[in-house]
Amino acid sequence: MERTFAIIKPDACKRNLAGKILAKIEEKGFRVIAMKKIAMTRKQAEGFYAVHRGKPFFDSLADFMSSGPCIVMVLEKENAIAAWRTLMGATNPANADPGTIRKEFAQSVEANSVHGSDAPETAEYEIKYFFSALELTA
Ligand code: 3AN
Repeated sequence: MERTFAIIKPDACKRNLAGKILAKIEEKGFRVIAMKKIAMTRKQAEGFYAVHRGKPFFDSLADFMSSGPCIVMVLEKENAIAAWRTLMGATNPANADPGTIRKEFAQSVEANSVHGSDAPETAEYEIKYFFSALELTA
C-alpha cells in the first residue's frame, strides 16, 4: 500500500465540486486516510509550492492557492501516487484524457481543480506539511 497527498483546489471548492471529486476518488478504490478543509495563507501556499519558486507562474499560483478554502487529503491505495495522477489527468486540462477529473472540471492550467504528489519524497513532504502523525491513524 502507498499513500499520496491530494488537494481539491480553491476553484473546485468554490464551484461546490468537492463531493463529485470525492465520489470519483472512492469509486477508484482509494481509502481516505485523512481529510480537512483549510484556507491557506499566501505564505503557507508559497511554502507548499517551494519547488516552483522562481518560475514565471509562481506568484500567480501562490495567489490562486490562497484565494479561498481547499480540501487537503491523504489517500491510500496500491500505487496511489501514479493512480491518483492518472485519475487527475494532465496538468493542462486541454491535454487531459476523457474520464479524468481535470478534463471534466478544470478551468485552466492554474485553476486545474486538484493536486497530487508526483513522487514518494514529495508525498512525504506534502503529507507532513499539512497533517500530524495523530491525524494519520484512520
Ligand atoms: P501537477 O499539479 O500536474 O503536478 P506541477 O507540479 O508541474 O503540475 O505544477 C504545479 C501547479 O502549478 C499546477 N497544478 C498548476 O496549477 C500550476 N502550473 C504548472 N504549470 C503552469 C503554467 N505553465 N502556468 C500556470 N500554472 C502552472
